Amino acid sequence: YNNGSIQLQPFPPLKNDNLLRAARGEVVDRVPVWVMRQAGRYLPEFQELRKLHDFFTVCRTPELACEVTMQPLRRFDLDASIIFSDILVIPQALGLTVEMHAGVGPVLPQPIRTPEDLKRLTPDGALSRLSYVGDAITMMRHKLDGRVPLIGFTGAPWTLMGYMIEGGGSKTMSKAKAWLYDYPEDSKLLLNLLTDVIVDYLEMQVEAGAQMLQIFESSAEHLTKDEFLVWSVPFLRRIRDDLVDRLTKKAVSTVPLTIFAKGAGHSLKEQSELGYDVIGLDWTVDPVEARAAVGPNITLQGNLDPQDMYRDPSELHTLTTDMVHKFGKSRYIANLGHGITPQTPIASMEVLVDAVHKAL
Ligand code: 1CP
Repeated sequence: YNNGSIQLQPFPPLKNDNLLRAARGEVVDRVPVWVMRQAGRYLPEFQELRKLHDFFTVCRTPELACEVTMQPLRRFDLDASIIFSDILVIPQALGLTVEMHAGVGPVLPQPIRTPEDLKRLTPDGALSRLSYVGDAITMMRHKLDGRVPLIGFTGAPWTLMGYMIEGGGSKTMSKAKAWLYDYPEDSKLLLNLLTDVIVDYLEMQVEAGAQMLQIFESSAEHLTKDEFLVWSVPFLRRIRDDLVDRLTKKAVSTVPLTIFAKGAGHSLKEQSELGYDVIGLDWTVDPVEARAAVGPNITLQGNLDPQDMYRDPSELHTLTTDMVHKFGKSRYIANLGHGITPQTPIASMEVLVDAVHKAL
């Protein structure tokens, strides 16, 4: 597939495919491990690059996105890479301004406030405004030289809706939740519009070279179980079904899909019925209970508390080993239960990766 630019040669063969084998339920040489936000602010070389370039310039410049994606792989014996980008590139492609404010996070200065504001969204051509992500993925596949698989990702509809209505991160998602009560039909319209763009976007990422995909429903934590089943689950199901349909029709091989619905440990059984290969767990979920809830045919990913990375190395090593023992070697991908935080000591990453690889 030619993404309009970069893929001139076939991709190099994969040398370490433990991540993909774990996702498919096949035997692994070692438990694969990667870390959400593994390219990020805890790395001094990331901070240095960010001093020179604005956040979205890094995302939009394939050379820079690849450099940052590669940074954690130079330091740690990780089993996956994840393309450097952000979930908010979709609201951006839909015509909303997104700024990254230091120490604050993403800010959308003109959020969606009323159903009338939905007219400002520009789904036509949104995919073409995201082509830089495909370019970065294709370039990264070559730069990786088959060392580890490359993961692509997206935000899920409810999580993106939250940022678009709140105008940034929120402790309560109160404005977005008010939409669900006050404008249920318009909420569905927006969630369906986002679902359509997400399917296009994921299809493009696979064609560009993404070998696995993760859908971040990070704001599931703001929904009750009943709300999760109404405002998240149907759209997650449609993303998977439509994507598989599209790829099948084009005779493009599908890739393993991960759903990470933070705070939705109350609905593991329901998540296991959506057709995803992997379920990501936050750290509030017990590994043994999670396995009992999803059955033997789903891979689990997670779920060390990111705060455990601040413990002393021997404690961290023990906690990691215990976690891997609880999950076991089959159908398991080790990770944190959410993104690594900025002050994490770099040595903790070494301890984590080493402990996972030595546990079983
Ligand atoms: O200035 C900076 O460098 C900002 C820090 C930063 C980074 C490194 C942000 C701002 N985004 C990212 C990259 C990023 N974001 C990745 C890169 C790939 C990786 O190494 O994992 C990914 C997967 C994301 C996804 C993302 N962005 C999510 C879903 C995952 C999660 O943490 O739940 C969310 C919610 C965002 C929004 C976002 N972007 C950035 C911040 C600080 C936030 C959260 C803001 C908030 O809700 O308070």
